[in-house]
Amino acid sequence: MEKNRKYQIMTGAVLVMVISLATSFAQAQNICACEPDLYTCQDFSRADEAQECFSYCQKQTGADVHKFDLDGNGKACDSN
Ligand SMILES: [Ca+2]
Repeated sequence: MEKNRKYQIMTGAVLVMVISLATSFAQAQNICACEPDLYTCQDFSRADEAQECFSYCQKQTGADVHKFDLDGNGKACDSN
């Protein structure tokens, strides 16, 4: 009985680890959608979120799909 309980706790802990790993992997892989003009700077509450999305979509599509960096200095939402 005691052994069985320990096994259940271990299994539960491993399961939680796997789920949280999978979740963080999914988030890292999909920072934001890169369909053109889906967002404006106002859609992001933090400046670094817009920057992350800008860098991510730049990498995915090779373009500033959301027009976050109109002045082309590499910084998203700094002047527009
Ligand atoms: Ca800029």
